[in-house]
Amino acid sequence: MEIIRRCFTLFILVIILQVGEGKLSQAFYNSTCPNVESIVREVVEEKFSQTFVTVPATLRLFFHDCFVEGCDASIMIASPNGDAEKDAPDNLSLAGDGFDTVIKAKKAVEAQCPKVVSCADILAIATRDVIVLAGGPSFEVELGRRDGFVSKASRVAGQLPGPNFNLSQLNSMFAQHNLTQTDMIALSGAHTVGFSHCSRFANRLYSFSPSSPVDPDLDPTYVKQLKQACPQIVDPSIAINMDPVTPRTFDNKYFKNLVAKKGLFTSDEVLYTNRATRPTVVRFSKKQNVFKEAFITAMRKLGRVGVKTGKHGEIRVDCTAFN
Ligand code: HEM
Ligand SMILES: *[C@@H]1O[C@H](CO)[C@@H](O)[C@H](O)[C@H]1NC(C)=O
Ligand SMILES: *[C@@H]1O[C@H](CO)[C@@H](O)[C@H](O)[C@H]1NC(C)=O
Ligand SMILES: *[C@@H]1O[C@H](CO)[C@@H](O)[C@H](O)[C@H]1NC(C)=O
Ligand SMILES: CC(=O)N[C@H]1CO[C@H](CO)[C@@H](O)[C@@H]1O
Repeated sequence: MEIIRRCFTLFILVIILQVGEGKLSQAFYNSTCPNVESIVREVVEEKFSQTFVTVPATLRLFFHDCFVEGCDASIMIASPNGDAEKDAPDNLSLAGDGFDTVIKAKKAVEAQCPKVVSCADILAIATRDVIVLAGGPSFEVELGRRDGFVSKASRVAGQLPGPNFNLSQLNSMFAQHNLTQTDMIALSGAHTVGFSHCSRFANRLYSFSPSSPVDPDLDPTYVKQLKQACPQIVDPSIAINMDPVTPRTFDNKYFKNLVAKKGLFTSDEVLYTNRATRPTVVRFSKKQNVFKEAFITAMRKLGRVGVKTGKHGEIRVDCTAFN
């Protein structure tokens, strides 16, 4: 009898530890909102059928959310004063379709499971779904994140990598979030989809260095194409595909492009030009499956960054406002 009681106590303790503190789990909503993943998927598919931008917009939104305050949907908060996380200069180019996806998915989830599922988890599920819709790998998403209480433009500075970052800057920023160099390289593969505005790389075409206006680490044919798309008098609204070969497919072409000196940002091309990261880039460029496995591993780690669980944070009713 005593044994049974002790086992039971231990069992309850384990449950409390799992649900109450710290850990994310795939089964987090199994009893409270068992259909959450299919509800989100349906909304994401609908949005995707309207515009492909849903894919890169949602993926980048997740990355920026996780790197600032952790994956807690702090990026979703709207501020009447324009001083929330999403209003920071680094976020100004986030496409509205990512926000729209999360808001619509949340609405659909609330209709079936009110006040149960966090916006942070909805963004995580939607991100996996857009990757799959673009032909990328599927993976189980860990759940149980809660939504954060802090969303400030002033706290974004220095938290996101810039397109002119060198390898040590990239590594140290990712390491702050427990992401390894290999994780960083794999996650950069997200640039296999989506767009960039000309201003983010124009320096590589027109004003690289006193001795060479064009970055010598760029393929000359690619330079011509880029100059055509992005004339020196830059129209700030022009955005071009980051993967010039298969811009709408989540594949390892990004890494093949780097090998061909067609990495759009300095922070992309450096992964190939630097001898420390080149072998990994070459491996990912040759083996699609190796890249996809590494990407899954890194995405799951990205999804754990700074998460609030248990009693921390809240379940927002409206993703764009604190309760
Ligand atoms: C490694 C360091 C990284 C740097 C320096 C970087 C920088 C940038 C820049 C400058 C843009 C163009 C924004 C614009 O002009 O509109 C961009 C776009 C994008 N980034 Fe990154 N990024 C990095 C890592 C990542 C990661 C880890 C992800 C996701 C896992 C990601 C996903 C995206 C996506 C999907 C877009 C396209 C957005 C769109 O089309 O709306 N990036 N990135
Ligand atoms: C949660 O639900 C999924 C899907 O129905 C199932 O595959 C999984 O085994 C369940 N996990 C737990 C711990 O109940
Ligand atoms: C990378 O950039 C930082 C900041 O500009 C600089 O201090 C550092 O020396 C650079 N590292 C390399 C290896 O170029
Ligand atoms: C990184 O991992 C260590 C040990 O696994 C953990 O203590 C720490 O909280 C993690 N940091 C972040 C930013 O997730
Ligand atoms: C001002 C603002 O909201 N910043 C940009 C960053 O995030 C949102 C998402 O659209 C964009 O609408 C904004 O243009």
